[in-house]
Amino acid sequence: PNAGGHGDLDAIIIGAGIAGMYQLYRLRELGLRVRVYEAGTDVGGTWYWNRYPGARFDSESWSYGYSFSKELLQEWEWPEHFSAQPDTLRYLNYVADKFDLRRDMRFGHRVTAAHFDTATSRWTITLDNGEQDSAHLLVTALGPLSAYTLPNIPGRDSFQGTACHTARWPREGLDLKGKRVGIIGTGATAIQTIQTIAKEVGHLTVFQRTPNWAAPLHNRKITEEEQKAIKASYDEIFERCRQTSTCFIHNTDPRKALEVSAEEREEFWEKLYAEPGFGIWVGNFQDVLVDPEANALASEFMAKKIRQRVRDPKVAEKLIPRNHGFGTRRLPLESGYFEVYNQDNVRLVDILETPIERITPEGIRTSAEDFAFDVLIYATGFDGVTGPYDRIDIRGPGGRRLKDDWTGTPRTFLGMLAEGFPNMLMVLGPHTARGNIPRNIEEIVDWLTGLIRHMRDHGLTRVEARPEAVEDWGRHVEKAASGLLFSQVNSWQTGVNRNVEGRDVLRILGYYGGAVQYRRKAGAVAAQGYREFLFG
Ligand code: NA7
Repeated sequence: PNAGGHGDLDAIIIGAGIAGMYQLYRLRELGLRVRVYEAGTDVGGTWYWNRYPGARFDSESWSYGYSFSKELLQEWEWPEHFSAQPDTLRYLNYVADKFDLRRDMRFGHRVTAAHFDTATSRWTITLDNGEQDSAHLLVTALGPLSAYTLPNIPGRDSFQGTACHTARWPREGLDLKGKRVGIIGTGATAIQTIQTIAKEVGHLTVFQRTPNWAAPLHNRKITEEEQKAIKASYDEIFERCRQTSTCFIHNTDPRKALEVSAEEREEFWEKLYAEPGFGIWVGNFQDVLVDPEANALASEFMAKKIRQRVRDPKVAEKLIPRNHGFGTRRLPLESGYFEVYNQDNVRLVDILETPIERITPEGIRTSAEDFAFDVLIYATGFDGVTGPYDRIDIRGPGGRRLKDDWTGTPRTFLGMLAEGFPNMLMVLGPHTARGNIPRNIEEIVDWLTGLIRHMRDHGLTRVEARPEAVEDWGRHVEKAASGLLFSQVNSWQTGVNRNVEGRDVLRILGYYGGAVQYRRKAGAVAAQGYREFLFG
């Protein structure tokens, strides 16, 4: 059976998040026949699924929205400097309405398989209801953080209360008022959840395996004057994002922490700590994420802040990371997170000290005691970057399985094409620059659109990266990651998720040469006529 029934498609896009929505817009401009398949019941991707209390940007709202339409930029008003999930979802719905995107979207369909047919150079996808559809091009806009993972703790299904992963928070919300709540995890998601629900719940128990460094977000409402100023300066804002290696407005400080005096260092860090956003992470001294000595000093500064903010010194020490330095994992931003542990109704349980033995019908049993809960929240994260690909049975020519190819480190060209998988174009696959995600997305989508335009103009129906180009890119990706403290630490960014079999080994899943260099490299490939590709 054919799901669409509208004749030959040029392209199928999987995912109606920020990436899929924009790719559809661009391919329509080329006059292509496109269909988008989305598992959710509406647009929004990450912002559709992650409805947990306190979900919001850590990027400045006005640097995060789409930049492609000046009209849209002038029409839309972000209420806060760091937008909350409901407003972000409202924004994405506004975009979908404005550009009439839903017309080519099929919702409530999870793509379970995608197979390439060599004879016709077409991809056939299969949906969870068994229906199929096919097109020449397959664009995977799956999101790097869409495959959520539950903790692999014995007895997980025996819990009698309400259990919920943060990425599957119910639309209608969960009533936590006065309830006994347990939460597993202390990543960026958990931190936002914990600081938001702590005041409302009866009692909150936080099960922490690895503490994380976190810095203040300093969110506030956007005033009317600010709104005007923002609208008048979008060109400069996006130009600034283009000049930084992470596409945030914050740029690395050219100084080294070890070159300046202790007073100067302290003063700079105090200033960054008092400023909104990721400045303290990606606008820090240039050696902080590279040089272990500089990193240790920055970590000490952050530890001091935790000790100042948490009343009980024993709890404060537990909240200070010991096994990874400041900024070597994605830095969560917080609003009163550490002070939560000064509340009488909140308790921190260090599960390295007293490991969780099992989930029981009543709650959680650690090696030391039994806990009873009404609600159990899993803020246990995602099988990052490759997880969403692993969940789809993707097969190239000769039945070659992407999942097998990607058991180790993926082999890609520019992170946009996987070696051996013709006509499959990835938006934010492994080995692309990642930072302020919509900025990365727009650049990749524009680049892919250029490639597709080239194929259309030359009557080409098959594209694949040359093996030597893949080889070169792989070496470059590896070189860019070497020496970074970041790439030596377990996290979703390095592809480690101990809840997923086989995913306990560090991999390089990003391009760490920075967005500027990434853009230059990708730009040169296009400018020189796509010589790194084999076309058919
Ligand atoms: P993260 O950052 O991967 O955090 C997941 C958390 O859950 C982390 O603290 C984990 O501890 C913990 N976890 C996972 N599995 C278990 C088990 N089995 N037992 C105990 N604790 C566990 O995901 P987030 O959703 O917070 O953030 C993802 C991204 O979303 C973030 O980077 C932003 O870009 C937005 P661990 O550290 O593995 O010891």
